[in-house]
Amino acid sequence: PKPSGDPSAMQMKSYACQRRTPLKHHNSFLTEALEILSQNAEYNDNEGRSVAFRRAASVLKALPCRVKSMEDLRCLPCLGDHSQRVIKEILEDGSSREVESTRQSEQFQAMKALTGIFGVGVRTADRWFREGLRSPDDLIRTGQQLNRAQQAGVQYYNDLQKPVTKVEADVISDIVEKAVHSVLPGAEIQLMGGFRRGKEVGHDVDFLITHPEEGKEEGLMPKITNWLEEQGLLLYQKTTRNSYLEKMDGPARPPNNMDRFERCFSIFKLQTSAVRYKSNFTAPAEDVSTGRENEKPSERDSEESGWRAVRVDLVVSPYSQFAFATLGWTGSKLFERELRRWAGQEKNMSLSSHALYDSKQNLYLRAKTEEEIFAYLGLEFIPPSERNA
Ligand code: DGT
Ligand code: MG
Repeated sequence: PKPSGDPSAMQMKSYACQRRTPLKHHNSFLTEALEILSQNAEYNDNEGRSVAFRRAASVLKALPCRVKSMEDLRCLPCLGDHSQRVIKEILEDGSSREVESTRQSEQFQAMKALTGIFGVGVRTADRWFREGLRSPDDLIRTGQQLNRAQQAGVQYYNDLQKPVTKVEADVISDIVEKAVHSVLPGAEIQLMGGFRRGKEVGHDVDFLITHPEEGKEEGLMPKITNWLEEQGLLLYQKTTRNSYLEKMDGPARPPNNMDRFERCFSIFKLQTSAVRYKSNFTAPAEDVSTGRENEKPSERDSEESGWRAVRVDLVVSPYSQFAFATLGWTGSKLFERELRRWAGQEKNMSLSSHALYDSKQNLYLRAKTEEEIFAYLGLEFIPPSERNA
């Protein structure tokens, strides 16, 4: 028997949704490298390769201690030859040449800068890169045609690059709650995404909204955005019907009420005074500092203007789908992906943020809680704080 501190001693399950993955782990020196390669594969439109590196990184996040030698990896799943080569080099030399040259490459840096603009995906960024453009400034300089989202993305680029803190997310929660309750008393609001998993910073703030009386949530989103707009709290918003299911969930046929699922991509105008005020009451002094003090001043200094731009996603779900929506919007993205893969490959079921369909029984499985969904899937319940796959 191996000593318990040995990573190879534990039985590592191969799907991320079968494992507990905490936020803080022992192998960032390896996972960050693998995630650079994953990101790069994504920039090159190679999804399979991107997911393979991400799965490898995720396995290392679930280990109870730091990897010291290749021997530690002997019994681990999801580590392909390429990932192993990279890990070996880092263990032996302290860094991987492939990772470092990728990180430094003009293409990687430009793609990172361009896809970092709100409203810009890999396809668009790649086209711009091949036209010689490298940064948001290049887009402005050359007078590129931008849609409304991209215009906002460029306009608020500096603010949106800064991580959103938990205190900022809490201030926005208060605002969203006030907006929602003003237009629909009794509605329920839940903070989703990374913040629900316990992250201290995020790239945006995600909310899920519902009402216990099914049907009351219909037409809610425009009322919320109108209220916010009247208060001058929105810099940008676009509400869309949720098209996620058609795009990503394959054979699951939506139940009839599916088309009520709405999503609003927005940019909030957040008063920095409100954040300062809240942090005085809720966080110890060191948490108030966001590390921005040493940064180059951005073009539009939020300290001076008194506000900053923050990306906020709002989703409205009918009550009957709330458990599925909660599970689907908590993430991480890899955890979600693995849940769906598990459902399909191991259980002959189809999982989405709306429903769970059992292809053997030919029926939709109802659930009121996340726990019930894990149970249907034959999985041990993993709490949000351990879904950081
Ligand atoms: P962040 O914001 O970068 O700190 O990290 P997350 O985990 O909050 O990531 P985010 O905000 O992109 O997405 C939140 C979760 O919602 C994510 O973990 C998976 C899920 N999600 C994202 N986009 C979609 C979508 O279009 N449809 C559905 N159903 N879920 C989505
Ligand atoms: Mg998020």
